[in-house]
Amino acid sequence: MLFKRLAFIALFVIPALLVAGCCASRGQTSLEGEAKTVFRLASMTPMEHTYNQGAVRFAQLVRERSRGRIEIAVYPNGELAKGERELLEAIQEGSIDFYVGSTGPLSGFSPSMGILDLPFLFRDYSHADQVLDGSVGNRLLTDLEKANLKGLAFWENGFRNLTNSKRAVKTPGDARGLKIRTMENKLHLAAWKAVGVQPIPMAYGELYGALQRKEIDGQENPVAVIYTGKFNEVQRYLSLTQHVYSPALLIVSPKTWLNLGKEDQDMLIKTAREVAPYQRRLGRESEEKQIAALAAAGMTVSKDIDKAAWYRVMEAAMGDFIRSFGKDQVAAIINAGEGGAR
Ligand code: EAX
Repeated sequence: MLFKRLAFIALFVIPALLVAGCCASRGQTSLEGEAKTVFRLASMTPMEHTYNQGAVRFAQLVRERSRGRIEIAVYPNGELAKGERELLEAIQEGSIDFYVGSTGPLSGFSPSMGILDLPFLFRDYSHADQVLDGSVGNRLLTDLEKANLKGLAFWENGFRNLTNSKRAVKTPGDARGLKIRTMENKLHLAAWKAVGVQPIPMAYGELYGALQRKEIDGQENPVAVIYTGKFNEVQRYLSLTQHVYSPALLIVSPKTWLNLGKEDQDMLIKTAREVAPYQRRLGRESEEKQIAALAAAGMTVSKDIDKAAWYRVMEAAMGDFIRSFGKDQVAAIINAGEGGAR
């Protein structure tokens, strides 16, 4: 009798529990009948922005390469959190699987990443590509793992530019006294303080509303963010300062990562890196058109910016940061690629 009961449990109850367990986490089946896992990828920017265009391409390739086993659902526009710091915390916990966003908030998690935020560090896009796709980028990704975040590939946010609602800004002096939202990043705060503005760190999801209610005068972001975020509706002046090159990262939660087999992990890294040039190109190729569209929509665009003057002012506040990153590390970035020192 006892044997019969045990046999019943072994034959029917245990498999039923296993199946239930399997389907609670996986839910659906792929085209080929295998269990399908749906991951959530989140960003702060609208669907039209390059992050999500890159994410859609990434999801499509991953679906094909996993033969439908791995589905990635894209949640744009801060649907899952009010800012990038909050998204990264969710990634650490494992409640969101993938993040595409700026490296700006990452120095709060992994201090070495902050080196990329130094003003006027990168000469141009090809300089950024060489550094991020080379040994410096790899070292920063290894450090990031210690912060419980797994970076798959450097994508791109872009060169950041100042916008405001008060006046045309060409020189650092023109910006004095303005209330400017910055990312939640100590280095950015120090650089803007040196300019003489009132820097206000704020989550990206709160930015448009704060500008609309005129609680702050301005903000700074790459053209693609300004354009897709429709900041022209709440900002009159765009200054092409290009003061900081802002990389982006595609990051996966370690919890998600450790549940994947080696083959899927390799495929995800390879695919993330393959999409990088496509995602970067989208922003680079649309920049001029979007500046023209912003001007047509009523923004006054200041193009003739004396970057050396901005560099001098911001650089004066960078001493402690440069020492903490290591002067040699900063020099290695400056000297990377053709052209050598700035
Ligand atoms: O990642 O917070 C920011 O200003 C970022 O540049 C933006 O969300 C895109």
